[in-house]
Amino acid sequence: MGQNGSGPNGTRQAGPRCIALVGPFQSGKTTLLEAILARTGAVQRQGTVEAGTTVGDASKEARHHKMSVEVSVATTNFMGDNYTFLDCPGSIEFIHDMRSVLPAIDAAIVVCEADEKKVPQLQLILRELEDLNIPRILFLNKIDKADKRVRETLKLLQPASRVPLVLRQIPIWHGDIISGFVDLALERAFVYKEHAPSEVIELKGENADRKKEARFTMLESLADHDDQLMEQLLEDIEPPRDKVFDDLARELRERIICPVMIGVATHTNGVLRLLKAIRHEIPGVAETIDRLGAKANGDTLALVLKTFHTTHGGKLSVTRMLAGTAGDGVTLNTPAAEAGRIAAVFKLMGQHTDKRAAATAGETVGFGKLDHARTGDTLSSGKTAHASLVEVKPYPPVLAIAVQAKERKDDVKLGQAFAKLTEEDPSISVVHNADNHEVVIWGQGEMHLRVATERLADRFQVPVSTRPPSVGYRETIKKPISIRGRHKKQSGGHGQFGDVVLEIKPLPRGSGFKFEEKITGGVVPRNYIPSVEEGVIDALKHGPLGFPVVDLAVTLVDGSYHTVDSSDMAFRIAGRIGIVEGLPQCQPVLLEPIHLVEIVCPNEATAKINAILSGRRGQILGFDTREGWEGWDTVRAQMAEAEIGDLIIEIRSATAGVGSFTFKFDHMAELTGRNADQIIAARRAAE
Ligand SMILES: Nc1nc2c(ncn2[C@@H]2O[C@H](COP(=O)(O)OP(=O)(O)OP(=O)(O)O)[C@@H](O)[C@H]2O)c(=O)[nH]1
Ligand SMILES: [Mg+2]
Repeated sequence: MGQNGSGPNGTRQAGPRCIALVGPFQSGKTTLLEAILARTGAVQRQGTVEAGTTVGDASKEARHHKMSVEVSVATTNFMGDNYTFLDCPGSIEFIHDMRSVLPAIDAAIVVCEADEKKVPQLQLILRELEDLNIPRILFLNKIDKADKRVRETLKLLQPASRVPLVLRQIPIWHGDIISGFVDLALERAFVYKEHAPSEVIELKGENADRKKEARFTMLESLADHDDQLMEQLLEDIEPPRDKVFDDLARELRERIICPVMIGVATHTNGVLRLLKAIRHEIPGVAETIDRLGAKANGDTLALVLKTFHTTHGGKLSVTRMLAGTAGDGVTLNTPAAEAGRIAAVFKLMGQHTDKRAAATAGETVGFGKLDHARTGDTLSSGKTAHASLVEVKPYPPVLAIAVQAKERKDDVKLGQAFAKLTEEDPSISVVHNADNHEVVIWGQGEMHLRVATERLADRFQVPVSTRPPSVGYRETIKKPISIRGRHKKQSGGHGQFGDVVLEIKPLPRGSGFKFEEKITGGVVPRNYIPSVEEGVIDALKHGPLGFPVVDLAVTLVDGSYHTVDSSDMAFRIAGRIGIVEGLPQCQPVLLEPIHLVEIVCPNEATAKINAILSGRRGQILGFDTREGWEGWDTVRAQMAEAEIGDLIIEIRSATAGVGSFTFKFDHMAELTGRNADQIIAARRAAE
């Protein structure tokens, strides 16, 4: 398939590559991208996250929070090949952006550090890669801060990976400091130079022995999938270097091992070796097409990884070309519709874009103005569109805020801004609550929602105010009564007259509202009865406690009318008066929504989760091991909606950030006592 070039050792794939930098929060992905760009000459000076000078975190929100909040894209050239790196956010709250780009990449560099607390996050990310069959190299970063042996670190990290982590570099210690590394495949030792390629040195004494031992361990791992190598090891035959490289490359591509390299992104240490491994060992686009099960039939085929709405340039679709070419003026299709005509092709360097010529297979570029293309779309050029290759569903949202344009005049603009916001980030959803006219943004956590509101203000120029969303309280009644509602007005000529007798009685939970009539002898004429019902429904929207009233039946049993003064309006008012005066006598009571909640967490946190749930009036229904997730539990509970509001914050802090939950409405339950009094008082105060 087209792009397969053969390199010096026979396995190298030439051609453009697309690689994601992924890994736990703050592990150094953006810094590593910066180091790669500096090492390959794409930037003159290596920027830093602290100084806010990186290519990766160039957006206003990323700079402000000193963390990545979306995928950044940068293309560079290394030894004649074109590489696009996707710097993914590490925070779990922005993980959807990472998940959207994964299907299209050739391989991932998993950046992590020797930190026990980040192992659960590492596991979560590795699982995504494992499930998608994506080849991956682990880059053990911040080795300058290492306080334990790499082998110990590897033991710590191994449970996060389903395949063996194979150490292919070891550090050289100088007292307590790491001064360089040995590449076990290359059998060469290097001493780190700040912001310059490491220098080859000769390995002596203890370091040489350690190297021998570590190399043997690496070869043993490789030999698990190579009988010939196993024989050589058993017979004490030194395997040829090329064979070792070939095995490393093959086993990486077959995803049966995850090689581990080490370095210091801030000092550009270990970056050149990483680039060389990428160049020689990771697969090219041909294998990615196979992995995706795509049919390259001569047409152009591409995947949309990310969508930006830029202030000046309009919509930009970051796209991986899988096959064919695409340049200005070319029309592409999604499986559902025409995606649009490419207005321009851009090379991407963080926020910076440069116009370029048509894009070819393997490249990752920005397409301008593909108006109907969305993130995740499969684009093709043929007469019949290529079937959709991927579907990335966002995780269910866990936190919400109600938002409002700061200025009334921005209401329409806010609607458009929501459309752009959710197009850029499909893990955000916007819900209009018809009950109370609240607009609620749902997302993946506090920071996620904060960034969403910052984007509304900065990127889309609609400043908003926020507050916690209201809980869906209701009220009902406990006692039946019969009441007269009478509306009579005599003002000069035409008067108003409506008179009804209503029986109000409670219904079982979940019944909603029923209206009946038992009028005999025409005491209330037929044509006025629907108006009575309307008046009743009006009044039920706002009960005596301040909330909509549910689970009751109202029966119109009697009344009277006046031939001249009665009207629809008069009977409507009479119906409403009956309810407004009647309900307070029916022992109104507050109802709160109870949801069925399912929390997933590593099992060492299960006890903590149980305590959190109990502390929030939760009723624990039971727990089980999480299906398909070794070492994880699922806890099920019933919880009041009011207690779910910020539940995710506590769950995350109890689970090193990886616990999560889903919820589904179950039933309404009576709420009495102090809790209820407070809610009712707050409602009165707000009115
Ligand atoms: N000591 C040391 N610090 C590093 C190294 N690499 C990155 N850092 C620091 O670690 C912090 C996080 O670096 P980033 O590059 O923003 O990490 P990230 O993985 O992109 O973070 P997120 O995208 O927010 O998940 C910054 O303060 C960096 O300066 C390293 O090799 N050694
Ligand atoms: Mg980052």
